[in-house]
Amino acid sequence: MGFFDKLKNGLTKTKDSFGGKINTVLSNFRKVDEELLEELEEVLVTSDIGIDTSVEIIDKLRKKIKLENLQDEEQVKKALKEIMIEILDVGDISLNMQTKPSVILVVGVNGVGKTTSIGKIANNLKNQGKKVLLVAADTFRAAAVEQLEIWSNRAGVELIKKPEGTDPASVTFDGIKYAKENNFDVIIVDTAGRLQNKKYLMDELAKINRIIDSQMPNSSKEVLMVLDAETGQNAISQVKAFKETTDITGIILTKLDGTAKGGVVLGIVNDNQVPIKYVGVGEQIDDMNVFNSKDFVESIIE
Ligand SMILES: Nc1nc2c(ncn2[C@@H]2O[C@H](COP(=O)(O)OP(=O)(O)O)[C@@H](O)[C@H]2O)c(=O)[nH]1
Ligand SMILES: [Mg+2]
Repeated sequence: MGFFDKLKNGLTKTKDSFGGKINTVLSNFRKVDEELLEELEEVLVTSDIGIDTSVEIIDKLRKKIKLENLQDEEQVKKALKEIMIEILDVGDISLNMQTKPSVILVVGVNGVGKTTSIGKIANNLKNQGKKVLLVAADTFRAAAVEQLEIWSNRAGVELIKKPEGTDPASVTFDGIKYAKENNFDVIIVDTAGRLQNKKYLMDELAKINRIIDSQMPNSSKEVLMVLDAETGQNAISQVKAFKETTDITGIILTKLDGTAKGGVVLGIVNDNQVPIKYVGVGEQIDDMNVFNSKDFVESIIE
């Protein structure tokens, strides 16, 4: 199965609930009026999109209907899709990797899929001919390091690790040094995500960031925040928490396989104006791809 089919399959539940309701409203359609807009707005608000974004989408739709003098169901549906695509396109989704080495710091709460996504991205970059180094800066549990090691073997890339409990910033320091000495193209840093101990976690991330900025001051740097689509609206508050300490340059959205909450994608992007760069649709190494707003919208509204 190709990636688009996997994405489409994964989003079947979202399409059935959200897209299905949109289609029902549109099929009961008599004329384009305020009542129709209100019904559409209700569908958006009761999905996982979030109130502000829902209201914004309907305002844009109202303007577009007037401006383009839209008259029928298909035209309104097409306009709605165009607005959603426009909302999702907030910036460059390609990874900034101009320098050698460049660095990708991966952050997010426990269990969202950081380590898995790193394995998939490492594999992807390696297949593009890049020399990739993984840095195991989630040193809180030995199992976390072992898990990243398994992924490094799967992807066929090198790993820098230290004993459990080592300062994550010091592992990062070692990784950067090794990457510079050995001509790596990109370093990907895995981190811990214990939001229960928020102050500690944020201090730890700030320290890792300081090491990166001091050791690689002129290098390309991405900070990718990983979010689990299944957490719905909660994902939006996770971004807010991490944004306090870290400039997030992109989002990796995981577990789009089988979720009914796919609509959250719109809220996440619109609230934060940060682009989604990758999406995950499964646990296998090739279950990740770059985000494509048009494919996404076509998958949730038929
Ligand atoms: N179905 C599905 N599971 C995923 C996806 N990404 C990660 N997982 C699973 O989510 C769980 C937590 O992943 P992990 O990478 O350990 O999360 P971390 O704590 O953020 O590093 C694991 O069981 C992964 O296999 C995805 O896109 N789809
Ligand atoms: Mg992990």
